[in-house]
Amino acid sequence: MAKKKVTIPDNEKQQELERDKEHPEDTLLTTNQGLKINDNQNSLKAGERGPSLLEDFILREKITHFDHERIPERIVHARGAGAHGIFQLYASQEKYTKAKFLNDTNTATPVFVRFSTVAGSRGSSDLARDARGFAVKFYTEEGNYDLVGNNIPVFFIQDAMKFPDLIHAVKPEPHHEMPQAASAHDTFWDFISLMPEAAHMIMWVMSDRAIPRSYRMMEGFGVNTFRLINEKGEAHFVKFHWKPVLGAHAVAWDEALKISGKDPDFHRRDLWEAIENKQYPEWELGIQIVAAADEHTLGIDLLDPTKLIPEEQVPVEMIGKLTLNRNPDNFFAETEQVAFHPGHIVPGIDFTNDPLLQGRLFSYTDTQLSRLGSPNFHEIPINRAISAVHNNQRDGHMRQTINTGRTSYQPNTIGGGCPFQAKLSEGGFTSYEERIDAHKIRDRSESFSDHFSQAKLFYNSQSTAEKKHLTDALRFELGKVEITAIKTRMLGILSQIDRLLAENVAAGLGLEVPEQPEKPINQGIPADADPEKYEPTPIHLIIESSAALSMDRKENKGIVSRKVAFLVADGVDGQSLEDARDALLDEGAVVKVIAPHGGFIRNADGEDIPVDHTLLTTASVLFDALYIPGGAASIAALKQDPDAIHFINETFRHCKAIAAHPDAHALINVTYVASHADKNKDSGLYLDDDMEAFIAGIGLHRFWDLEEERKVPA
Ligand code: HDE
Repeated sequence: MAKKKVTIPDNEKQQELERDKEHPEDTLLTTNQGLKINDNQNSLKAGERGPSLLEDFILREKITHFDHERIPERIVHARGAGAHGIFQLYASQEKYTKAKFLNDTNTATPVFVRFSTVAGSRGSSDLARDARGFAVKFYTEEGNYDLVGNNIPVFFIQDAMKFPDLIHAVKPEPHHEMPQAASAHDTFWDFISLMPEAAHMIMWVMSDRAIPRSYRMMEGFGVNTFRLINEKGEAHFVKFHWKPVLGAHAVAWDEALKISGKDPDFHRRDLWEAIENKQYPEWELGIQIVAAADEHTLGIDLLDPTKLIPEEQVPVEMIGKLTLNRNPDNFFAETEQVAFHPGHIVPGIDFTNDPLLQGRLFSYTDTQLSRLGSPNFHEIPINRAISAVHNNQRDGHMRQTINTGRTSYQPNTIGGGCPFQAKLSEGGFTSYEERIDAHKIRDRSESFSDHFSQAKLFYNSQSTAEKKHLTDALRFELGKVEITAIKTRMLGILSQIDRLLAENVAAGLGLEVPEQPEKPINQGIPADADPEKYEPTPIHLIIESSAALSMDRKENKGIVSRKVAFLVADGVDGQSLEDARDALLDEGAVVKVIAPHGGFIRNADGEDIPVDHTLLTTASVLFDALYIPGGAASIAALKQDPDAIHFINETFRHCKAIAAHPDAHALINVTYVASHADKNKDSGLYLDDDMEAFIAGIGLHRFWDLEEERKVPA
């Protein structure tokens, strides 16, 4: 029998993974012992209608394996999607770090990336309002380096001690396990309203950042401050950034809610399809460097993970590009079994004393031990380093490696002393020699007490439309809270950030902002602590606003991979459809033909055009823009179709670009678009078929500033 020809991809990790792949093409079915199976339909029975026999080892093997297919999901970040790719460095960073993958511009480093939501279970919707995980595993020649970040640059809490509390508060409530993948409930806001250190993160998770348009259109951040160490042993502080080449964009909350029903796999599918279409997602890696001597000059404590370094204070230097160019072959083997750990570092990168990071360094391996079931999870193909692994760690469940030789201890003579420790000159790792001279205490630095300045900076930096979204998000979330005292306490916190924000949220809730919030506002303090010591310090803005914190930048990053819906029915003008499609495809957009029925649409010239989706199987919220080709019969049919009219109104409501052939005006006239049709092109409506302007409009993503006037019932 011909063996299937396997093309081995030209990247070291891909070649390494290939060894473990199973290819079923042109093969015969076997048991796990390699026995060929003749009947996979019937169990072994005592007679045609008799009982099944215990002897049936084929049935037993099949069912036993099935019974044990599930592993525990991640305690956080359970829902995710992953992809393979490469990282290419632009220029050597040797002045900061000796990490080889950040020195050598000639080698592309293989990577595996997993994006995730935080709170929901494995089967929850991609569009939950939540932070997103952005975890990157670099398979470097010096071992695996994991940059385990989020799409938000700060975090809720300052100390790992509070992580289980935070997660218990946000997860579904323990008595009835509701709500799924949502922070809009009492326990979350109860906790947050008692922890003012969460104020800055709350601004981010209530902003559009928490409902990205796509994984491909979100920024990533290492959050914790790390250290880069150069060959001379000198340290610089570093904050890591990922900047998406397509720009950072969000959907509207109304869309997010609808997408969760229409396609809960929206982000996963988007990532998958972009890679299958070879429209490879890309990010630039950026670093913010702070010299050790400048540690205390920025007005923030670099060890406090609720703070970011404004780009106006320390610019982000772009040092390389990440490209995701290959989908996994098997979700479970790769995306589910991948195990990231902020403690997986290489020489040239080191930690700081950030108390959140320090706790993270313990947690990841620990949780992976129970999730993956054995200390040998580093041997799972997706987790294996491409550099050689030699040590005396042995045995354990599911051990794959066959370690040879008599010795599994060091020092030894019987094994010739092997494996040897690596000298520094041979790439041996050594921790950064930070001098520490301190009392052993449970406490928090007073430099961690500024909880509101950067929350205000973030709010100030949002556009008017983004501020409205943030306000509405808080109205939604707190509106779902049942206990009034929690809402009032939250209004107290918000009033510390911005009085008008608090008042606007309060108006939506039908409550008053408390004049003087309860003191001490911070209830997350030690039993014997002096509350005054824990009082948040007054707001001190180093800069008034920061452009990098807003996503509403009116920048046109092109329309590659943007999805445009073509609304058509029988009798469509084939020429207008083709012309518009060609113009959009030339710019890299994805065009889908949507019609009242499936199969084919017959155009005005009697030719058949394949239909991609029907009005039943898709929805406007799954697209970036809408085009309506001409053709009197098509327009007349769509005019009679309430789903088509809804599709147009909803696209309009969500401030997306809409273009139409002049024939389509009869249809536009029965929609809410009609009342705005005389607006100029800056309003995202191109009803004179101006494709060039339409393409530019799609590139702007959305016309959020028109949202209020477009809030039509759709
Ligand atoms: Fe995580 N986090 N985390 N986290 N985290 C996990 O590890 C933890 C934090 C992040 O796609 C867990 O393997 C603690 C910040 C991502 O597999 C667990 C604390 C940031 C992922 C864990 C934090 C992250 C995780 C659960 C506070 C942004 C998904 C499953 C002290 C920088 C990785 C697992 C993937 C996953 C612990 C806070 C990012 C429980 C204790 C801050 C992207 O070990």
